[in-house]
Amino acid sequence: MSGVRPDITAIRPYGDTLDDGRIQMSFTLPMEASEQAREAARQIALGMGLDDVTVVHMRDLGEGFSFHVLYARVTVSVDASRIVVAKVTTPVLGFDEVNEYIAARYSRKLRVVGACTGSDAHTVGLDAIMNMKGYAGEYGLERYSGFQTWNMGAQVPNEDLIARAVQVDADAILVSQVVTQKDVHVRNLTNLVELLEADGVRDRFVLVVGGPRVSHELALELGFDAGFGAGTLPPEVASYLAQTCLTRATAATRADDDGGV
Ligand code: B12
Repeated sequence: MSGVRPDITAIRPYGDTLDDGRIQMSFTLPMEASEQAREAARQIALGMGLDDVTVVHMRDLGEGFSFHVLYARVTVSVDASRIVVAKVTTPVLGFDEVNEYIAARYSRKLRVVGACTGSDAHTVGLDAIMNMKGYAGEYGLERYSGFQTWNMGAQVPNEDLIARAVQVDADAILVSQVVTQKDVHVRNLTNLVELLEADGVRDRFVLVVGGPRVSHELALELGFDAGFGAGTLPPEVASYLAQTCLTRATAATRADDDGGV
């Protein structure tokens, strides 16, 4: 591959040689492992428009289920040069820079309340961002001198999260959603925004959601200010909050000067 520049206006996956379109995929069928199940898996892949389909691995998953790994060839390509992706654009600062940024512009710490909401009990992601120890060698928000944090933990009802944010006069609310089965995260996140709006407090907070299946685009769609996905590092969130809370505060002061709320 070295020295070969792929044409990003017609990009496609590759396995052995550039542009060969080779992919690997896997899925589960609600049928016990059998030659019939193997053929069903192959036909599903053909139905997806794939070529050269081979089921290279089939494993029984217990009563009535089988797991399949397939190799196949993709025939389509996309023009990646025309793709525009919504993403957080605030510059990422280092740990000290964030603290200096906040100290230079605010007379207090920024207050951040976080929770895994609804039925979600996956706290590891939120802890990675908020807890002292942090994640991947980067300290979490708790360790920054510029933030005061409340990590409410798992399975927090949206109503309780809002009540705490109002009580401590938070600058930002952080929500973690890891379980996405049957779009439960979409319903839960939508409910949070609706409750904030019904209480007339949506604009008081910078509202952030994170999780492995969360994108900035989805977050904006659901009425959040930002979304952070898999592999997010604490300084990315700290930098975003420092810079965005300031914009929010400046706008609010201006509204006050104009006789607004
Ligand atoms: C550990 C784990 C558990 C633990 C959770 C323990 C705990 N205290 O967190 C336990 C055993 C309790 C558990 C239970 C369940 N789990 Co589970 N679990 C996992 C597992 C193996 C790892 C998750 C993890 O910790 N990742 C590491 C962290 C660091 O990554 P992360 O969450 O992506 O977080 C990063 C980013 O997403 C982002 N981020 C996350 N949150 C936030 C928030 C903010 C504000 C920001 C800015 C960023 C941010 O930053 C983080 C750092 O980069 C995953 C599979 C996997 N390998 O991912 C399944 C997984 C998440 N679990 C799953 C399921 C289905 C369940 C159960 C429903 C299983 C069951 N039938 O009982 C239950 C549900 C319990 C519940 N009520 O929520 C599914 C979810 C499928 C889906 N998409 O809906 C997964 C994907 C497994 C699978 N392949 O099926 N689970």
